[in-house]
Amino acid sequence: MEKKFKRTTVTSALPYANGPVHIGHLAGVYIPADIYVRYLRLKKEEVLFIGGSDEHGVPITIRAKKEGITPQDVVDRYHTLIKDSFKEFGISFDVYSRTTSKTHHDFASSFFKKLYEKGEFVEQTSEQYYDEETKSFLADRYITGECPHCHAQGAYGDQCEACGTSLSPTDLINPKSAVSGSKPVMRQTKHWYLPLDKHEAWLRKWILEEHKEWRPNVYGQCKSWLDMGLHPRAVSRDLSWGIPVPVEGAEGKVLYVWFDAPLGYISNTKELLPDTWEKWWKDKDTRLVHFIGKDNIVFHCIVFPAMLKAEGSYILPDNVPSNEFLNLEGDKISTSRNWAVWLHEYLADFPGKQDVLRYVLTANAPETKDNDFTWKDFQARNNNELVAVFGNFVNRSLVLTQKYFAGKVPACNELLEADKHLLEELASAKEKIEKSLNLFKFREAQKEAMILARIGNKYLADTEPWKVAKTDMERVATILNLSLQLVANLAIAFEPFLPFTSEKLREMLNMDGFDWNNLGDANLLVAGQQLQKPALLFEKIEDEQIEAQVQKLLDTKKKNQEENYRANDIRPTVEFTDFEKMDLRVGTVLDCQKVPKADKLLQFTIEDGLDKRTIVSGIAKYYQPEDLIGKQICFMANLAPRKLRGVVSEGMILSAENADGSLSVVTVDRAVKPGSEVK
Ligand code: B3M
Ligand code: ZN
Repeated sequence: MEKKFKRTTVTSALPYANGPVHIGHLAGVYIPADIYVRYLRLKKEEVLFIGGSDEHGVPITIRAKKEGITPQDVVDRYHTLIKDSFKEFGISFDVYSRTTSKTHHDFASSFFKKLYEKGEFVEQTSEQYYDEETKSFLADRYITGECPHCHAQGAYGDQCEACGTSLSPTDLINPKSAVSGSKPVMRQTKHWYLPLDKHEAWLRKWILEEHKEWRPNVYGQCKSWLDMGLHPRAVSRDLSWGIPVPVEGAEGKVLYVWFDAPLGYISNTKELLPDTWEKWWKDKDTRLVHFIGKDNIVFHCIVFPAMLKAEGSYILPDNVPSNEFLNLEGDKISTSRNWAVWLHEYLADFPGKQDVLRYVLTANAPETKDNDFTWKDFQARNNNELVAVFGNFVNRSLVLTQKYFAGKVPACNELLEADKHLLEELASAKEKIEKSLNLFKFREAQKEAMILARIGNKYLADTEPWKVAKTDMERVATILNLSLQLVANLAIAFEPFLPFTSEKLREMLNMDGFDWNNLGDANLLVAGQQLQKPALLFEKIEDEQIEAQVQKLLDTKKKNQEENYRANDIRPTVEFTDFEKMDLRVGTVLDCQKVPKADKLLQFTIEDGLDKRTIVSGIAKYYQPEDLIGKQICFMANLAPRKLRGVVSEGMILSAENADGSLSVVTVDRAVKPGSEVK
């Protein structure tokens, strides 16, 4: 049975204030949350939308150290930038505060204290790396060393970025402190743990039995965590940046960032509503909804609820709509590699086009799986959907009204079949859009709203008022009256998705305001009502603009490759006996051909001094096969044979990789007898 709630508290993940926000943030969390909140507001429901910056945590201290400034400087800079970006994109928070605020520090501190006093934590002492030079414990990210898996240098204590394996600091070979460069030592340290194992039973029941309606990705992740069994989780850290642990004997320790950050939702509410905040967090009639990205699921579905339950007086989330990731042109968005479309840069390049990005990101929202943003798709959706369908319909309706009725809404006369059909479609749209919105299916909801615009466009094409105008102005009046009613409906239906566009429409139509409950009504505009002069809602985006954006990304890619190239460390020393194991030889290329259906591979026939052998090499992108015939190349002769695309490759051709990733085959300076050893 679905429960009826009186009000909804909507939170959206607090972004780390250690960099600007990009399209991945918008698509994953903030646009869906904003659509949902705007929808509820339009329905005149009681709703509160909470946001803010997450200003603690190690990434912020690392950034500060890199730039030689304080963590406070870092968060001050990015909090403002992030807040402005959200505002520009119409993300309609009721409050956007920060976790360095006094309200938050006090609140998080007293929350910890309450749990501590209730005996909800366990204290445990463990061994952790300590830097004797700086006299501080080292966070996982502050320890670097050799990866035990791929042997790359510079792997972090929590992850090797070269091979992607997650690590713990003790896995690293030759660990070093990233702060001082010294060799860290093990030292005992005491921390407070939230015993998640004690919460496992009710969490299982609450999520797995009572919230089967959660999105499959969310439910599935929770289930696999629960099935693995929950363990106590440390909620304090040995760091100086953060909220001090408010108990005796905890000097030099702060609350773990994932303990304090979600409490920021509550303290930000408290900051906005010092007297009435509790009803948004403690009243059983309040529905709590967290919008987050998939990497935050466990914290919002397991850890935070356990904290709230341990405190005892809070409600738990009713739903946690979490998105998957948005990729950019086929690659994972990455702040450190600058592989992103930054919101402030987008606005500089496409001023006034916030709604275009909102539209495209919702149309492609990674709701059920990771999705890809491409500039070509951005252009196509703008030109073929927003301009050609939505904008075109609205513009034709308004321009024709100017032309034939001096900009006044004409009267609706007798209805014909086409009109009745239009009204039926309009009447049924509300239910369809609502159904999708209620299920957090925003792509589908926006698509349904767009269908209304398509219907309008088709209606004008079918009824051709510009032709009818030669014979029957009464009929034209009806067609335009209905078209304008549809435009007014579009203004309402699109408000959650494209708020700037809806606002423009509202002004052009001289509407007072919007009420979602009026959606489907064909009498929103009164006959005789004067309209404003129409202005274009969307404009075509030209190829050159898109090419410039693609070029910008290509430049980034090139720069990254060059940096990687320089950063490519020499591998650890090997003994001569190891080198000797490789049998490197010179061979003459007798034949070379493309491997069918494998665009990277070339198949070589090599004269190796004794016989002919086949070698497959991934250099097809850089050579025409015929250019290599007759050349003397170097190859590894004793590599175990491998099958590549059905062809057995007996060895490996040596090539040098250039900074841009292109390959150049290694040849000999003077001709030698095939089979000559390379040493
Ligand atoms: N700052 C992680 C993130 O941005 C974190 C979210 C906190 S939500 C309470 O992915
Ligand atoms: Zn590795």
